[in-house]
Amino acid sequence: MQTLKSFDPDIYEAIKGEVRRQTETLEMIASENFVSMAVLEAMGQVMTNKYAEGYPRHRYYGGCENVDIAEGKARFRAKKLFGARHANVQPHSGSQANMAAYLTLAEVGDTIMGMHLNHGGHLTHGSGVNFSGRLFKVIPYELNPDTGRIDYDQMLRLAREHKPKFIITGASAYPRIIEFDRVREICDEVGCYHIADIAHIAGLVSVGLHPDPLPYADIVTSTTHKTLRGPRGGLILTNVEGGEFMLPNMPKPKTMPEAIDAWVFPGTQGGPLEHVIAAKAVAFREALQPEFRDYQAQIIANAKALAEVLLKAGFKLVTGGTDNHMMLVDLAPRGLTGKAAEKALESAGITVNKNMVPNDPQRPFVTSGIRIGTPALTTRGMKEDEMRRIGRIIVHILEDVEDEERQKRTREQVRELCSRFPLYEIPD
Ligand code: DSN
Repeated sequence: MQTLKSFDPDIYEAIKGEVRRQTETLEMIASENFVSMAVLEAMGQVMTNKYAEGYPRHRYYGGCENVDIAEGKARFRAKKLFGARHANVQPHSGSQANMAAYLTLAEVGDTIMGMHLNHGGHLTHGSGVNFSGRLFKVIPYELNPDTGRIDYDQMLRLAREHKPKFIITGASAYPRIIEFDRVREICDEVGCYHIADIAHIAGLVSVGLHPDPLPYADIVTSTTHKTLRGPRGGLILTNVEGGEFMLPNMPKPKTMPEAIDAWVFPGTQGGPLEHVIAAKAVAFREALQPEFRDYQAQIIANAKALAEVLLKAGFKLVTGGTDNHMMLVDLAPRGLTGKAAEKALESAGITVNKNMVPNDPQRPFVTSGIRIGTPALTTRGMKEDEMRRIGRIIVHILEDVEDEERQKRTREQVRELCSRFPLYEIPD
């Protein structure tokens, strides 16, 4: 990065600081991960210069022969990885993927159902401050207050009563298996579509360590940068080949794959980010290697090992444990807020995020919980022993969030632990 260093030292130093932060602290935000050097190289290259509106071999610009190769490979590999008949790799993000999926299946003003944000859903699943809540009439479904698990009976009752156009499943903070088959039954009973947003669990799904949504959902959306460990971006998949979808200003009906593509471009996006698409192709190739299954299995084993330490120390976990890559710690019984816990852990070199727990009395900026995930540390090569040690460190810090000396001493231990699991080289 010598050119950047001499031209723009401020940005160079910020990037260097971020490399140092990622390398020397314990990254436990459940939605984050560390990409490989191959993915980083594919992202930082000249395809960022190229306009390529349209799709491979059907572009509105000349000179697309190389980006066509990258996008073609990305589509082919995404389909192979998930066993899907159609893949669109152009969404710039998970939110964009959801927007295109929603507009494929519903009209503005229609009723839709998604998991309540405060119960672990995502902003785009119907929050009032998001396009989803502003363009559609949203009926949120919730978690069962006794079990902390999705209340499928309530989902069915609400769906019968409100007749939504679709139900979206998937979550940002849900530590258990999502029963896509059960949601399909509900959708079939009331005659609506099912969108599965697998952003958090895409890596687990891709290797069969979480039930596959494709047989049960009309459209599957995802991000590519969480458990899937690719560049920041979105993805849409479907196995539905037929259908008749009318699009504005288009005289003839389209099939499901055609409608999805048309709602991504030109419906909601312009030029695709071909450098990111090239990096998605590389990440999908990595995910198709046999080792990727071992990685995903280790993510889950690590989450279980960490959860066990927290439970033994008397912490309350929403649902009492985890089946996937993350856990939600309810700190209310300890008289702690998520905000205070996040801050204390950050001072000790452990990055997590405050998170609402079911029926949380606190505001979203304070919360009663924290969300902890294992994908990023598993990428570094950490296993159950390290998770148990980190669990003990978390307990120690949360026992007294005011003790700054304790946090400072722990930060040194964290730095030493990180140095045994090298990540990126820190630039000069
Ligand atoms: N905001 C992301 C998360 O942290 O789960 C989801 O997009």
